[in-house]
Amino acid sequence: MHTGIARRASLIRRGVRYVDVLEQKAAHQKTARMLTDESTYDQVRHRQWLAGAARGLSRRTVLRMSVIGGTAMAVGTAGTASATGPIVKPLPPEFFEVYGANAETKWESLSGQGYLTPIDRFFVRNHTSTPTIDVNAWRLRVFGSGLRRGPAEFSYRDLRALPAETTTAFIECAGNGRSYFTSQQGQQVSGTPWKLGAVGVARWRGVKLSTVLAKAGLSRNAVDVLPSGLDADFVTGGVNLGKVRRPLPIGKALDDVLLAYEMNGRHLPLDHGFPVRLVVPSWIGISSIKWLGEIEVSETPLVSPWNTQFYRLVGPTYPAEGTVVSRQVVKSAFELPRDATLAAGQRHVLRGRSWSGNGSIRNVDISVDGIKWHPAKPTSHAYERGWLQWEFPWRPKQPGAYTLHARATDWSGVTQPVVTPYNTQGYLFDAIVPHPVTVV
Ligand SMILES: Nc1nc2c(c(=O)[nH]1)N[C@H]1C(S)=C(S)[C@@H](COP(=O)(O)O)O[C@H]1N2
Ligand SMILES: [Mo]
Repeated sequence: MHTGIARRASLIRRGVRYVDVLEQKAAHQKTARMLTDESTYDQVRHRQWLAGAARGLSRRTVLRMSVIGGTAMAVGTAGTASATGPIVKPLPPEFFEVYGANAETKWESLSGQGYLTPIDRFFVRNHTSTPTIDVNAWRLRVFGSGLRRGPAEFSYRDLRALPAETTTAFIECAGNGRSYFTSQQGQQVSGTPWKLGAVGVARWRGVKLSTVLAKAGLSRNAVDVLPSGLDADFVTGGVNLGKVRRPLPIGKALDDVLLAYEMNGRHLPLDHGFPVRLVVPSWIGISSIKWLGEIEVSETPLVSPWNTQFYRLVGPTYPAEGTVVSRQVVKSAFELPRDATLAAGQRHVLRGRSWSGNGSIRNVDISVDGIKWHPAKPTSHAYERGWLQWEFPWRPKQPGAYTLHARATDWSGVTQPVVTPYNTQGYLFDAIVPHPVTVV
């Protein structure tokens, strides 16, 4: 594994500046003195930053501001992540369950929140560590046989000057729900044992990938694009697999893919890919490459370990070479802790959200006994690339143990099954997840 020093050295070698711990500490103390209301502060800073970026701030100022952006919310929060840890933002236990460099959202922390997942509780999935990138030195390089001319380069300011688009979309790890292969189906799988919190919906603003590819001189013969990240090389089992990267067919690339520089109205947070990430709606999270550095465009098919070794369905019901994974499946979750306690004889409103990679959710059914199903009431718009919020009133008469079930159906007609066919790496768990509660 990487030591701090080795990681820093490798980042510096690649021209990615890892912010000095001392500078970060000083900024943090200054923030603590200046800060009265964290979110107002961050919004104000964000506006200043955007205005500043347009004018061309000094490298140092921009760096300091991105440091402030990353640590502002740490003030007054217990047990925050170290800025030199794999994840920069605070990971308070009310919001997150942490697994090394990855952290999933606790579903109960979305209770009372609006449609979007707030940045302070949006899950993080890092193959290595969040890098800090100098936005003024940053360039996106687009190159390859699928262009009519030589490589093209785009600065952050170039991208900002292109027509902007906004899209509301979930990003979800392909392994979300993986732990239920084991706890519900008794099967052993490899990978982070996510519950259902490796998903979040945000409002992304940026430039369409199709716009950037057109500017770069996309050829009619292009078949694949291969975006790669600027984070450290991914080393696993003693093998260096290089930059995190995964090919995308040109059809999807030209459809609804965004090069996002804003998330929920703020500049993209460090952990979510600052300064620019890909957002590939409805597809598995690995497609949405963070800290985007380059995009190869090719007239011949491209591969990487992320579509040959990982993110393939391998198991008894799949062909020997496995099936490549692209779209997400249908899922539902309650905004309740597992084993929540509810009072008998009282009216409760059970709330939750359902989503699908096939498009919007058509309907959601709830069962409190696993036998009879009742429709849940939708309480939000069913965005095609987002989720549906719903609620279900429930008055349990008798104390005891109950198991809640939510089952969604999307507009393509797919309904959550009772069992998900096994695959060795535990991807695409779509089965209904029974949710135990106690009525007292
Ligand atoms: N450069 C880079 N991009 C990346 C990753 C990464 O480790 N490095 N992780 C991927 C995976 S597996 C997922 S699920 C999503 C997670 O996005 P988030 O951390 O913003 O929630 O980012 C994807 N993009
Ligand atoms: Mo992922």
